[in-house]
Amino acid sequence: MQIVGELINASRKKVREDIKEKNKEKIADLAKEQHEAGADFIDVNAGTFVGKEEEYVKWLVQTVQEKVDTPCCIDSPDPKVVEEAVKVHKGVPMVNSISLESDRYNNLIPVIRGTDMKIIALCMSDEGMPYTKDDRMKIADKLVNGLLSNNIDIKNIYVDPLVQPIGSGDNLGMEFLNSIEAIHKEFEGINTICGLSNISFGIPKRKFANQTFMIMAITKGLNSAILNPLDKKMMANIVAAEMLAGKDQFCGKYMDAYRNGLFEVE
Ligand code: THG
Repeated sequence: MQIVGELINASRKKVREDIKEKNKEKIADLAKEQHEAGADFIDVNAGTFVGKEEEYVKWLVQTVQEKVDTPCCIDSPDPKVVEEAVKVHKGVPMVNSISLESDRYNNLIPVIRGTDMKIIALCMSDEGMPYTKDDRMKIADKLVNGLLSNNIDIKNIYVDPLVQPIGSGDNLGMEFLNSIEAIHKEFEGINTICGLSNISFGIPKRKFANQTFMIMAITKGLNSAILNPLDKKMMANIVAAEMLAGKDQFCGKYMDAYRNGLFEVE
C-alpha cells in the first residue's frame, strides 16, 4: 500500500490557522510525524483559501520539503495552482488531480506530459460526480486512455473512483469498491487511490468506519490511499489485510511489522 498522508489540509480547523499564520514549525512537524508513521507522500491542500490558494500551496510544498525528503501530493482542483506548485517542488511530485473536467484536463496534460510525475486521475467530469460503478468506469476509460495516448506510463497513473460519504447514499460504498475491482481488471499495471476518510463524513466513530472500509477496499485491489497515517490501528490493519489478500510474499512485511513492534494490537 502506498500511503499519502492527509493531515496537511486546510479543511482541518487547526491546520487552517497554522497555514494562515504561516506557522512553519507546526506544518513541518505534521510532515515529519506522517513521514515517520510510514507516509510515502505528503498531501498539501489549501483549498479553503479563495484567492490565496496558490501562495499557500507553494509555501506548504517548500515548508514540507525543508523538513522531510518525502515527496508532496499537490492537492488542488485548480490547474494553475498545481502548475505553479510543481515548479517549486524538488524531485518528482504526485499531482492531485487531473479529471475529465475540460479545464482541468486541458490545462494539466501539458504540465505532466514528458515528466515522471505520479498523476491521480479523479473520476469527475463536466457532468458532475459519478454515482454508480458504470458512471465511474465511463470516466476512467476516457481519462486513462487519454493519459496513455499522451505517453504517460501506466505505473504513474493512480485512478481515483471518488469516495463519497456513505451517509449520502447506501450504495456509495459498494459502487466505489466495485469500481476499484473493475479498474484493476481492465488496466493491468495501473494504480488505484482514494480519499479514504471521505466515506465517514457526518457519521460518528469516523476512525472505526474508515478502518473497516480500508479492509474492504484492499480485498478489491486498492493499492494506494490518502489517509491519516497516525492512526495506528489503520496502519496495522493494512499490513494484516494485505497479507491475508495474498499481497505479502512469505508474510514478510507482516513479520517485519511484528518484529519492529508496530502492532499495538492483541
Ligand atoms: N481524492 C483525492 N484527493 C482528495 C480527496 C479525494 N483530497 C482531499 C480529501 N479527498 C482527502 N483528504 C482528507 C483529509 C481529511 C479528512 C478527510 C479527507 C478528514 N479528516 C478528519 C479530521 O481531520 O478531523 C479525521 C478523520 C480520521 O481521523 O480518520 O475528515 O477523495 N484525489
